[in-house]
Amino acid sequence: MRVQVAIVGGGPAGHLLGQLLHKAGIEAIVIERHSREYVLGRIRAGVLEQGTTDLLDEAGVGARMHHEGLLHGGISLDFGGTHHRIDLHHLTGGKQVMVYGQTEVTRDLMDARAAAGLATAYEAEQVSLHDFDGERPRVRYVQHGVAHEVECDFIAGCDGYHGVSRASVPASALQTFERIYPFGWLGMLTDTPPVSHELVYTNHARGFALCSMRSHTRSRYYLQCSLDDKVENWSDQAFWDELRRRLAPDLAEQLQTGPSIEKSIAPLRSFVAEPMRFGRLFLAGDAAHIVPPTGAKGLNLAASDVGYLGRALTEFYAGNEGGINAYSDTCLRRVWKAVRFSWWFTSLMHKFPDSGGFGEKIQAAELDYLIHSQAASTALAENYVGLPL
Ligand code: RFL
Ligand code: PHB
Repeated sequence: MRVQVAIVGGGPAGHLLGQLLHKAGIEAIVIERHSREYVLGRIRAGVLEQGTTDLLDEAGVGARMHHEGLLHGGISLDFGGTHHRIDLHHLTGGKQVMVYGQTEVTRDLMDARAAAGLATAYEAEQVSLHDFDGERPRVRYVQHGVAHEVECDFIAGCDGYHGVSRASVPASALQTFERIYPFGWLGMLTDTPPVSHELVYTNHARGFALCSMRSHTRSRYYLQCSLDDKVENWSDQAFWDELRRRLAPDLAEQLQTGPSIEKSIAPLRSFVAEPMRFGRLFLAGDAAHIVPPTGAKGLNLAASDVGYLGRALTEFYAGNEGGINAYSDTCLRRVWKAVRFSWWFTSLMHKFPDSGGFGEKIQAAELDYLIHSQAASTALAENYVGLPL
């Protein structure tokens, strides 16, 4: 098989790139290791920046999101048992975020791809990348016991942090930067009405908690947990009890509980691999960088990467190589700002096992400054809604 672009990885980055390329008349295949159901079973991001919703519109898949998604103009920062609203809308001159789950974004993209009859290989095993340092790259894989080879002009590595794309680059050509945080997030999804109509980020002496949602009837809650914690250690009751302890008393009282639909633990890390292009291989999304989820930036960065890449490839086929040459630098400027914001917000809101009394006092002083200074609140707000593309 021959296509212009082979996209490795069928998560949100790979599928969004596939749609953007399709709109530009560029032929691509999406090669995904797992089944469609497996990919849709992973509960992850919930907050989309306007730049991301604009790209989903450009890709022609925004209709259900605009109908079912929830526009939020503020978030609550809770500490010391009280609420402090950050008015995102007012502080950013009218911007908002869209609360619409990654699962739904990916489903809309997959449905659009299937409806257009575009090539997608699910359950692709032994995926390997070849000759991307020359003009004729190839991707090989085995699907249901049959070996396939795809010849292409470019490979887009959209296969996440554990994928094969970044691992295919010679180690000497890569520089990596990493920070591991000494805790994880335990997430729980439930069919209960959200405790608050906006997201609540809580700094508590027992650890961070986040109240988020997927709809007016479905909630997503997170608790900071230790790295060696296991989902099996957390009954639904234990989760609700701990969440109640960390929330401000009035919220704790309003919390509606119910059985969990999904529970999972994610470790928190910051990671960046540079550069994001090697010859004719481009890395995008989690394949190139990871941020801790506190800033809600991972999916948004994946979307901005493939937005840049889609444009650069479109320009290439129109005879201009400027975009593909600038791809890595353009992405990384935005990536590092999101890495900085996510690191800062994580450091501000979590309990660090070894920061001691001094660290806690510094957090308290910064939170106090943040809610009383318009400049500081504005800096939080403009990063949270997303820096310009
Ligand atoms: P993904 O989603 O990991 O998709 C990669 C795909 O590649 C496939 N794959 C392979 N395919 C072929 N060959 C191989 N060898 C392959 N190896 C892997 C995988 O099966 C998968 O389908 O990466 P992508 O597309 O770059 O998307 C990134 C986002 O998933 C991620 O950044 C976000 O989920 C991060 N994130 C959040 N981001 C936000 O913008 N806002 C949020 O509110 C937000 N909340 C979160 C989050 C991530 C979380 N976890 C679990 C890490 C909350 C959590 C708890
Ligand atoms: C989510 O709803 O899953 C979510 C929301 C905000 C975050 C992280 C995750 O910062």
